[in-house]
Amino acid sequence: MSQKNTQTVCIVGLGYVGLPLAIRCSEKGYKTFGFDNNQKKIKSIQANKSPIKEAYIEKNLSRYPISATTNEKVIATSNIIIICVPTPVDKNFYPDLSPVISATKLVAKNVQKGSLVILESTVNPGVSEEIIAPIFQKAGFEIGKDVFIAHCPERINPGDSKWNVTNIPRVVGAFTAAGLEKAVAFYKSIIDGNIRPMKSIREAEAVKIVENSFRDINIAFVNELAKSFDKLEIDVKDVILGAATKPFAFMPHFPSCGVGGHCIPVDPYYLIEKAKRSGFNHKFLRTAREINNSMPIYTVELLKNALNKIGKSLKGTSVGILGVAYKANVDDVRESPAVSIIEEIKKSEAQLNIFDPYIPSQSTVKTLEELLTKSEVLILATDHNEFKNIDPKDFQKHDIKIIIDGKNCLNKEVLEKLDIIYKGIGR
Ligand code: SAJ
Repeated sequence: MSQKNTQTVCIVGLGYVGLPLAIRCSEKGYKTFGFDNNQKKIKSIQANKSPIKEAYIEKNLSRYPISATTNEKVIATSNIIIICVPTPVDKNFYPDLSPVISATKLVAKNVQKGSLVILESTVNPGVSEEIIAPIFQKAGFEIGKDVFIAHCPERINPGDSKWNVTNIPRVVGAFTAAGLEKAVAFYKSIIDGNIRPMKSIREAEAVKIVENSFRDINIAFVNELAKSFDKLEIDVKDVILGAATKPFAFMPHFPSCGVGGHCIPVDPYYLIEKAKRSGFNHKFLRTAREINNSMPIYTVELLKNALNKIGKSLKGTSVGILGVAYKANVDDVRESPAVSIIEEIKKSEAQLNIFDPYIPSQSTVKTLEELLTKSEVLILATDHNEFKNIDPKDFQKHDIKIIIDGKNCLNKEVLEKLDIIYKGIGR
């Protein structure tokens, strides 16, 4: 057990970011409250049952207890309050800061003078100055004197067995030197990794947006290559793996049926919209978003073209969808390309069978066997391990005619030898 940290921490928002953070604070000796307005989630945590399928949480929730509650008064008994609520976009891809605003108002209503308030939610540069600070000032706090405000963007990578809340390096920015010092000291007390102080809170906000926009544009690059190389009959995955043999200045990304999740397809819009309000148009970021958003439809087009080649159409065909989650081995469907693929197929009067072992609620069949039995053609939309390990002969046994491999994770050559029409994304 680490040295006793005498301060009390309250995490506001117990999702995939807040819950591991709360557990880590408890592990490091802080008295830790976890506040969430979702009663069901709180009851599950109180019963030591993780509401999220996540290795670190499931392993440590009962080992390092936290006081989970829907009672906002616990904020008043805490010295360090960390806001970890979602920052989604609406259906027009416009940033939705309402969860951050309501959480900040709740904290400003209850927080005691002298406390440190940290925002971990991903926001665009300017949010702390233009939205967070005025809420505390309106509540009568002088920032840097009565309350200290900092930003430390979350970097949780769901499903990652190596990097988690205990060891991912962090960056921290604050309004004042005192606030920065307090926040850096706190993160150094819980994380076995580098904590980098930033020049200001604005640079700290920009870091996360830049990290995830970097990933989005690189995925868009290989998605565009996939469409181009498909016409040149070049296997884009082989090319990327070839380029990746260069030991410097190349970072492999891989094309797929789309970019999902609560980070990559969302965060660039926060910068695009903020910059637009400041008079700059992020053409490149927008184009990357357009390319990535086009991939689900492109994937369905691949299936339509393959069916046409054998004189069939989507109408009346029994289509099996393997996977609904936005990425492998997680149970999260936020912004999942599979959802867009399913919506698109529904327009064509095909018979739809859906199976995701992590998301039974959105599956139309209970087992993989049932899906293969009921389907004539397949789209693999999520590269869960269970799907990657399917014996190719199983597809043949169930007379699957076409497989569209939305994550390029199946063996093209083996499937084609079994007379199955295989189409990947750029291969
Ligand atoms: N994807 C591709 N091609 C790729 C990589 C990903 O199509 O080469 C797709 C995935 O299938 C998924 C989406 O993009 O649909 C996002 O995948 P992701 O691996 O980026 O997973 P996320 O959304 O969980 O991203 C998190 C992010 N972490 C934080 O925001 C704190 C991101 O910064 C990490 O880079 C990423 O994990 C990671 O590296 O795994």
